[in-house]
Amino acid sequence: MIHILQCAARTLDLSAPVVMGVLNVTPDSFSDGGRFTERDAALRQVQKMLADGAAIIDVGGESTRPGAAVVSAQQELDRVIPVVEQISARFDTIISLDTSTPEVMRAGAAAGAGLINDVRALGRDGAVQAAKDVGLPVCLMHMQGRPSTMQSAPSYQHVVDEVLAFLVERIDACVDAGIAREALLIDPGFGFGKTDQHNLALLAQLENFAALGLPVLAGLSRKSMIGRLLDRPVEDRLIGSVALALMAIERGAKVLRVHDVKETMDAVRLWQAMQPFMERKE
Ligand code: 7PM
Repeated sequence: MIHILQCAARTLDLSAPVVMGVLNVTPDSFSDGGRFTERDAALRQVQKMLADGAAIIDVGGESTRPGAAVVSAQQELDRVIPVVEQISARFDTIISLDTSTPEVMRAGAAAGAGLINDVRALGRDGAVQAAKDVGLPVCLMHMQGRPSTMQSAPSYQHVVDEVLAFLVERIDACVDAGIAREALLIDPGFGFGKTDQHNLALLAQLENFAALGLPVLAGLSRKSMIGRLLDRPVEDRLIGSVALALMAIERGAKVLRVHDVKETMDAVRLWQAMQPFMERKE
């Protein structure tokens, strides 16, 4: 399978796995009222993630954490657009816009974003049209429920089949609206309305997602399933995160969304070094 995505002016080659670094931005670090040191810290974090080998920087303005408050479109614009502008002006990288909001997709694309990462799989009114209009690749993620309540009682008959069926339906909706199938990525959405058992089943069966023929993104970094399975607080989930990331690329994931770029890249590079000696090649 050849996956080359055109992300605005840049090309993303997914013939080998790549790392997407998560940018932590405090809500006002880029606004006019934000402290210079906060903005500076965020830009230094971008610089470090790029030096460590990240191919993509993921920027989000709406917290999707369980129980998170809803953010207005204007608040999201105020938070995200200055960040995208700054990164775009200073660094040669692909900026992923973590948003479900059509206005943010349009403004973010104009500000220099190269990819849309939507945890609602373009489910909001006008989102499919906005994504089509801006012409950027889109990552479609599965979520059961809404961020505020999704972890209260996740329930599936057959989690893998249901998540696959959802993603197929969203792929079809995008293609029907005129978005090229080749511009789509898919993501089972680890932690988004899933128990640990659901997450483990999805990871174990990740090859079924890769079999759809679209690049698979896996976001496992520091997630609470690692905390529960290993009894580790969030600041002690690095080894667990890298272990799960490696299991994901072994099962065909092409983009790893992570907080710890350097350590994940070490695992990716060792996996890559081994590939010429594998019987079955990617
Ligand atoms: C609980 C759930 C806590 C999610 C924290 C998070 C993903 C994402 C996020 C993902 C894609 C976090 C997240 N996770 N986008 N955004 N895939 N495509 O760890 O798994 O930051 S938010």
